[in-house]
Amino acid sequence: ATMSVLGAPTETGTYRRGCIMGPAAYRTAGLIESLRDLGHVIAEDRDLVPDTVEIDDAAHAPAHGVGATAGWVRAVRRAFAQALARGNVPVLLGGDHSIAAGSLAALMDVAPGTHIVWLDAHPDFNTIETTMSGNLHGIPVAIASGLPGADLIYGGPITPLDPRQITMIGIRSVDPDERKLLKSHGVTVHDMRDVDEFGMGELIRRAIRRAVEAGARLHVSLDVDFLDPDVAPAVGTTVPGGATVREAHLAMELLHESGLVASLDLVELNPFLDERGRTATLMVDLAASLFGRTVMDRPTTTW
Ligand code: DIR
Ligand code: MN
Ligand code: MN
Ligand code: MN
Repeated sequence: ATMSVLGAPTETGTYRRGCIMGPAAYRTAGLIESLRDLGHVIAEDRDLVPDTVEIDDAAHAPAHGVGATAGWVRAVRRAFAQALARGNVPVLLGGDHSIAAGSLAALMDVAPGTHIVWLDAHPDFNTIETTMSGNLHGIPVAIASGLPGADLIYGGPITPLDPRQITMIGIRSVDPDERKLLKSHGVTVHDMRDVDEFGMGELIRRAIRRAVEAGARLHVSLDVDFLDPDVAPAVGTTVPGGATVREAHLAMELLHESGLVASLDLVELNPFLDERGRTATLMVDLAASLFGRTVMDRPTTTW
């Protein structure tokens, strides 16, 4: 495919510094070379610059960094939408997960039927009103769905994501109000209990079958904390009991075999917390699996 690699070195959606180094770490770990080795064409590879947005942050406490985050979200939305409109596969390099508010809105701008595979320890389904931490990396899915905070962050109306387009896998940390919102909006949430009981392969196959039935393409949003902290320590919000290396690769390989993956977010990498680049390298290897790397050739799959 022809790809647009878009760096969004932001950390305004967190309290912990370091995600700003994410895009540089992915490139250092060989992301671009890995994608080229698979035969992909990198049409652009650049870091974005945030818009300047004036918002009175204090009015939205405990939420913090609202104006700065909105500036990033709007810049990401525009660049991501432009890449999609050109027929490229956007690969967004975070930065914290707040920027997914930009990629999700861009998808609804250009390819509104797209289904979302959200791989994360957290559902990121808080609103600007329910957030207890104030960290805006906890809100992107909700605001892309038009929940409170959407107008503020986007600075105008959006085509909201229908939460029924979303499948979340790997979830193991949910806030009380977030849990209610997920239920009332009909989001498909597979927690780690589901992964243990049914297996990663089966859950991914279900998500793919849903997309096939809907005639939809897939966007994958991969948060580092989807992975177990033992194998991926470089994230500010580690939660024990995450996906193994093999589960994550299985997910990526199956998603690739679906032929439906049209875009990707790689988010929440905090290289300041990494051990000799091992988390960055694992994330790059997972991206490679998502875009076609296999150990052996496999027979064509049917869903
Ligand atoms: C929590 C944690 N639900 C929050 N979310 C995290 O801050 O809203 N997301 N860590 O990655
Ligand atoms: Mn997240
Ligand atoms: Mn997370
Ligand atoms: Mn997060």
